[in-house]
Amino acid sequence: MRIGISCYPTHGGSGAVATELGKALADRGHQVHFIVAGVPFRLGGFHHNITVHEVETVSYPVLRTPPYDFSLAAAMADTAVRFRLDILHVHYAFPFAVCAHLAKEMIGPHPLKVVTTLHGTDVTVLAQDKSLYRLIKLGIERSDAVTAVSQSLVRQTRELFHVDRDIVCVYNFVNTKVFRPVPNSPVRRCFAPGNEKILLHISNFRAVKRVPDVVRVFRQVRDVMPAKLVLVGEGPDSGAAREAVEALGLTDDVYFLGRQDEVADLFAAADLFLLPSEKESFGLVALEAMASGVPVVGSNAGGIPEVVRDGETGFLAPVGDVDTMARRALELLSDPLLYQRFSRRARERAVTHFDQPEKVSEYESLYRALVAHG
Ligand code: GMT
Repeated sequence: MRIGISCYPTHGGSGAVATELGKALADRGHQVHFIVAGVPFRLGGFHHNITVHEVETVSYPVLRTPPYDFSLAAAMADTAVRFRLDILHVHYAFPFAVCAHLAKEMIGPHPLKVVTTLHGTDVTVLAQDKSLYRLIKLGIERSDAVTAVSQSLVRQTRELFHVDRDIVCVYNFVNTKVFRPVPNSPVRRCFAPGNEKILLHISNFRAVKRVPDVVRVFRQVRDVMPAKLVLVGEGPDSGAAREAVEALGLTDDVYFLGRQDEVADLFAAADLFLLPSEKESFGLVALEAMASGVPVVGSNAGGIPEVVRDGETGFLAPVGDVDTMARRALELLSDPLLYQRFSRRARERAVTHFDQPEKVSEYESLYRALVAHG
């Protein structure tokens, strides 16, 4: 098949999933065209069967900002016609599904089918804005197929938009060969020269991630045992995180690594992953941690409980319940037998429920059904 993919190219789970999906489809012989604002961060160089079309915007004196979304829609239409795309798979309803709808209107009769994957914040955050609500609803309603990355997100989308169309849950996936446990990881020594416990958090430091809670949980752990905290990412709450670290006197035990492209070795070096988010449609980072044999302590928000089995592959607590999260973290880190059991089950669950090949096949079957349907 000839498949177009649009996604945010910047760091984040949706871009990671869209890019890994594109790479896997290309490896299976499909022609993949990324229609994007920039080269996706996970693409990492040339790939057979993959073409990247970077959207060019126009600037014109009377326009206050370049109309990116219109340029994207035009690029989608152009690519669909020039390369006879069968499928355009967009990741996020806003703006991508809306642009895809516009692209279809532009090209008229054409067999192109639009698949929209909902990743969360288009529904849980952006749709709260009245001016965007109708646009997002339009994008969802006009897509030929809609998927969401968790059952929780399917439910929320139905409730919020009152749509009764099919929304298929296709869980996110992980490459379990790349994200894998590494016994005696050499990276450990960089962060924990005294063999301290390593707690890890990776996110875009938005308010919904509750990074200050990460720091508070860590403080309670470090009060009891030698421990280090590794923070990966950058975003609006980076300053608040640094302030919390300083205020709690943790500066010597916290590493701020900023944005990182390659995180598999960081996961493999960690003992525990912290994800106390207020909203999280899936929590790809929790899955990547589990695949690396790292249990997760976090909140039971959104789709997290569908990924992390509470009491089996990690521990979940209500949003903001820092004390319970810290108690659970200490429970795991101070009991080697319990820890081993959780670590083994975390890896097993990632491999048996969320391995890349099965999920890529689910998308492939969805595309084939749409194409066959005409
Ligand atoms: O979490 C974010 O703010 C980034 C966002 C993204 O664009 O990657 O993540 C969303 O999509 C991921 C991939 O499906 C999910 O794993 C995240 O849970 C989801 N984030 C939220 O729902 C807050």
